[in-house]
Amino acid sequence: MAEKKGGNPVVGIVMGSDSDLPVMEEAEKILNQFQVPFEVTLSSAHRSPNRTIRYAKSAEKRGLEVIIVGAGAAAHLAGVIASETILPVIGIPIDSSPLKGMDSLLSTLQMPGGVPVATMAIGRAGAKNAAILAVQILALKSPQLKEALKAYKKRLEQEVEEKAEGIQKGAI
Ligand code: RP5
Repeated sequence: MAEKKGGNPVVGIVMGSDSDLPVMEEAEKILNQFQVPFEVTLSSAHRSPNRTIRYAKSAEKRGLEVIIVGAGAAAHLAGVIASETILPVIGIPIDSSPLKGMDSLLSTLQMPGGVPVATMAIGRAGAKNAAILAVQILALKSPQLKEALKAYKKRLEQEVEEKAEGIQKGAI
């Protein structure tokens, strides 16, 4: 039902349309970087409700531990998936409609009490952060991922130091 990348998937990436792929690839890059096996598929809350429910219902049994969901417009996809699984669901609002993602931000974020969706920023930054949050969740029981996250944080800091130095020297 989904394309598998890097062994038995522990993270599922679901998006509402293939037009969401360029945004969701940011999540894939991070999971690849941390060597976290994942699967990718398309499903829509509105166009393929049965496929969406099947995916969500089978996710835990198939070994997934976190689900990352990106969708645009009236983005109910993350919420529908969250309603059918006990796994943590991370939602990414995608800026694909004329409302530039404000519509999907609200429909992803404003879940009724009892069914949480951890909602990220709109677009690419959100997709990247969704994958980092997924790695952080998995790291709770993986010393290896904890170390990798610490190294990642250090790299972020180093990059800022290097750029600041570049500006100081007039190289940037
Ligand atoms: C949503 O509608 C998708 O997640 C996508 O962001 C948006 C537009 O989909 P397409 O018309 O490009 O397939 O369901």
